[in-house]
Amino acid sequence: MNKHWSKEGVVYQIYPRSFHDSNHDGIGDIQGIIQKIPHLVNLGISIVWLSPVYASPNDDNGYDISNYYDIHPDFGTLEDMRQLIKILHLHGIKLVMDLVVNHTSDEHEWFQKSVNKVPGFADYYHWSKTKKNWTSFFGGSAWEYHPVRKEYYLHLFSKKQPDLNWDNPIVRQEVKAICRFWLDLGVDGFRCDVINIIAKETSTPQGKFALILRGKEHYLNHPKIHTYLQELKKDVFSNYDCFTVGETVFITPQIALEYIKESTLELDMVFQFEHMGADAIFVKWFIRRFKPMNLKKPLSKWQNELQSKGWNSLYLENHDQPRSISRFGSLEFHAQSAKMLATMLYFQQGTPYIYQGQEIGMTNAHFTRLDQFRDIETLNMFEFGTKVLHFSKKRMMKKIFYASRDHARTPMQWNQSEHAGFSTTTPWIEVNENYMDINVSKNATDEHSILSYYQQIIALRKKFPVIVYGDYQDIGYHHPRMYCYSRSDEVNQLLVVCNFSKKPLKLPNIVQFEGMELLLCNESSHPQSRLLKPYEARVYLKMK
Ligand code: TEU
Ligand code: CA
Repeated sequence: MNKHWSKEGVVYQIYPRSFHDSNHDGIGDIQGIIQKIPHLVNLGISIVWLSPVYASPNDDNGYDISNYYDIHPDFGTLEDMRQLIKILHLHGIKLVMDLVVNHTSDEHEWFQKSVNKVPGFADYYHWSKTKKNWTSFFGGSAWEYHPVRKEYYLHLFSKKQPDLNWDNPIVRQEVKAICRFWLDLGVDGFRCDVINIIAKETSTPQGKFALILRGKEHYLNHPKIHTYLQELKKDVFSNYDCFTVGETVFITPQIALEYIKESTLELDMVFQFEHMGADAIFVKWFIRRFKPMNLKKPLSKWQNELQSKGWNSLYLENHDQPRSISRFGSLEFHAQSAKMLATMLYFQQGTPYIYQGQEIGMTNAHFTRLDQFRDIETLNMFEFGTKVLHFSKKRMMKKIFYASRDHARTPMQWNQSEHAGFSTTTPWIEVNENYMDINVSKNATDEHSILSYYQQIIALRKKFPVIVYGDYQDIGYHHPRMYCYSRSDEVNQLLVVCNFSKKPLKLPNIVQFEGMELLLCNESSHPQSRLLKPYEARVYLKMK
């Protein structure tokens, strides 16, 4: 595998609305991030991925952009962005921005001009004289009638997020110009929103029958996409020392490799979703009881199938996913399970991604009513579920309590002061009621805290290249509640073993750590003991 800083670094994702509010309006902002850079430095991360801060009417919290060259006043100004980049760079931290170019906001001037068929703009979006039966990611039809143009436009997300027409070379030039603008300003790469659905065949009349995402055969990994991404790479990315991570929905390792194989690297890595199905069937709204095997299977599949061909991104959380402790860990064994999950994931091969608050073990929100939720996907799904699918309100609320994206979007818990130190005023979304127990200050003064444990993992990763580049091998794969694997390079052999349950675990004989040194453990166990406590995780190392 070629070496690169994006493989060696650890990424920290910031959801700016919920990170830190510097000017007391209840909304996180860029100056707020700047004030908290010491926290990032202390943690040891090397790359920040910033969710969208561009101008936006906020139908989907910034994932609906109305001007790619400006910052939303809630977040600050371009000058604040320059300052953020500069200070991060002074600390050796790179900055990756979110690139949302599958769609724009309907309030973007391109869309306004396209609606009015202003010469040159008529084909910026997908228009159709007839309504097709495709359904959107947020529920309901994906084609919306526009009374001015008297045609239907495609929106795979909300009605206020019309899809750009990538077949149009001028649209592709616009995207390149946007990328160059930010790269020239100093950013170090992009997280490319839903990048594997940008190419579409819209002349096809209807989608094949499916309850969810009808029509997806006309846009998921459409063959045209490789031409578009190769063009972007050649004309823009290859001229900068930057990296790209593509958010790719419904993707398998084999298809992912078409994007990330080392010979072409249309994208440097992708976010896959298969392990997010560990507690759901096909889409997150069809919840199933979590079983460790259903997390291990996809994770280990991606490790094995990308091995020496492509690079993984390692994540359990982001701004779209409920908190990992609430899904895959245990509130009862809060700290142990948080540390076990981090051990299980971040010693695999790939670039680690930490979502804000994960490093202190933040959990799902306490919300009990629909009006506490803010997310458009959540609210639309409630409508769709109750009105179109005729599910009961109770049934839909149960789904929302489990799977809403708002669980990840409650304000960052900094300390025990009012509003958790996020803001001095009522935040745009309620603070999780457990902030007195779970916050950065409390973690910072405890050498056994989740935060300290994350610091240790990051420090170890910097010290031992085997953690970054070593080969991966499963051990005792079929064990239902143990996750064990080894990593090895020419110099070192690493062994990771996790008890994925509330019950003690007696290690099977296949797990051997004689002659190895215990590097890290989330319990005070004897290094030679063969009994793992609930959610215990250990990492051993041996020189070859
Ligand atoms: O998410 C894409 C996506 O697939 C989501 O709709 C995902 O399926 C869902 O959130 C899971 O609950 C990206 C962004 O990460 C998300 O925040 C945006 O809403 C979406 O694209 C549209 O830009
Ligand atoms: Ca603010």
